[in-house]
Amino acid sequence: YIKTNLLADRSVIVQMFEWKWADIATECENFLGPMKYGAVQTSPATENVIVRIGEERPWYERYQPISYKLTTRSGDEAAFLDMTTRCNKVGVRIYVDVVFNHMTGNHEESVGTGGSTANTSINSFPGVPYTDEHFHHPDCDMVDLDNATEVRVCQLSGLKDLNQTIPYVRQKIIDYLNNLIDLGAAGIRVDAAKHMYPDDLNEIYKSLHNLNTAHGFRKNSRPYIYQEVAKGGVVTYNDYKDMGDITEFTAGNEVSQFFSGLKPLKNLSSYGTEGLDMMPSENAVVFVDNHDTQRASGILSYKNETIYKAALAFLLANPYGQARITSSFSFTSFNQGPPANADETIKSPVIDATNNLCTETSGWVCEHRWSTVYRMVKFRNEVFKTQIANWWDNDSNQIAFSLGNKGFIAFNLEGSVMNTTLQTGLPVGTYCDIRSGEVQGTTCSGKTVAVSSTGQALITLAADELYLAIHVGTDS
Ligand code: LM2
Ligand code: CA
Repeated sequence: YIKTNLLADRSVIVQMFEWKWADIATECENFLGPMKYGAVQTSPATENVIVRIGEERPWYERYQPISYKLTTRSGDEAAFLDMTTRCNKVGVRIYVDVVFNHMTGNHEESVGTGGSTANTSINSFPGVPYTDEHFHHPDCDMVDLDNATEVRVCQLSGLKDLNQTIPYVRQKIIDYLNNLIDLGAAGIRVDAAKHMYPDDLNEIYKSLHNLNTAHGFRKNSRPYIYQEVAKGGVVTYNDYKDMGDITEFTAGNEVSQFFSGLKPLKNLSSYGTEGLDMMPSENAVVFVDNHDTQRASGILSYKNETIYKAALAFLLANPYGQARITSSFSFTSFNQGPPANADETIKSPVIDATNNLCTETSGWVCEHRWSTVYRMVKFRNEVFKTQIANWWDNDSNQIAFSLGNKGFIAFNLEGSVMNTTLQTGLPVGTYCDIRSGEVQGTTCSGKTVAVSSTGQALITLAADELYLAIHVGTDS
């Protein structure tokens, strides 16, 4: 199968959780394209059932499709096409979160964001249409992860479980995915892949169209497929790895633990290996947090800003896996949906012209606009396809490594000053640390690192400076 179809000078996917298509289009042009982000992972594009909990429209209603019509609070089909057109024009791919393991859960009254209705008590979804015969029977709750059949045919969180072995169901799914591809999407994030049979998925993937050449894709380009396969139980990534990439949840778990101080940083030398139960790099999509894990415990997110930034720096500097970052809205409870107006339409982010960040009052966090984040994206693009060299640690909470002869990064979570001469692997020069600043014209707005003709440099980090990163292109 085909791996990512990002442009050659790009390497990072950003999940623009709950963003509207029109806002993503604008962000592609104003920021993501110029900053060389590789792709956007959108929220699900298919019509979902409207869920109301009091005044709240929980974010998770989008994981309950009611039809394959492309009308959601993010926009309609025309807005989707406008987004793919404008993002593709500036080299940013659109990967769509696709939900076809299930339809909705049980609802007394089911009305969708595009006006479709359903009668969930008899599994009737006229918007597709699906009827009772298209679902798995008998109804059962997916509980036992050690029972592979149960994982595939029972209901995940009470969601009506589609039977993808039925050709009619498969064809409906294929048509829906091909519609996205024809509209200019370049890939899919397969929701709940673990809960579908690999053979059924394979049949579906084989029937997907090539990417639309009218959007600038080369003839015969294939969609990039990455599959959500959570850890736990007898069903593992192994069953799925030959058909597409896989989310590697252990990356975010481990990185979060290390940067929370639960394990000494020196042990990060085994990050990305079987020692930490991580799949081969070529299969893995890695992230510190996603929309699910940032609502769970133990995972770092924007809520832990300083250590989260250091954790992201590690994830993005380390060559392991296909990197993805998450751009969030701020939330205080699990259910809370995206920032919305009184009429329940989703609010657009507001950019503060003085610092280029999203305003706090807009409700959007916009991690992708944080300087430490976009600079590390640039770092990853720059060092792409190099390997780790010159690993160093102080046997405790200071580590450093270089990426070929293109980049170097050092972390200090010791809680005290770091002051050590290390081999950076870089050509001689004075480099600009991209945590504390960036090159502006001919000067560095942050601290500088002097690399000698033998590649050595004195690396100094204060107790509260968690890392330092330099790469070719920041030298003078
Ligand atoms: C995923 N990946 O495989 C998504 O990343 C995850 O966000 C989805 O769950 C899940 N699979 C199913 O697509 C979310 C959310 C659940 C929520 C479902 C459906 O984490 O809590 O379930 O979406 O909206 C909700 C309620 C649950 C209820 C269910 C059905 O929380 O209590 O179960 O709806 O009404 C009776
Ligand atoms: Ca299933």
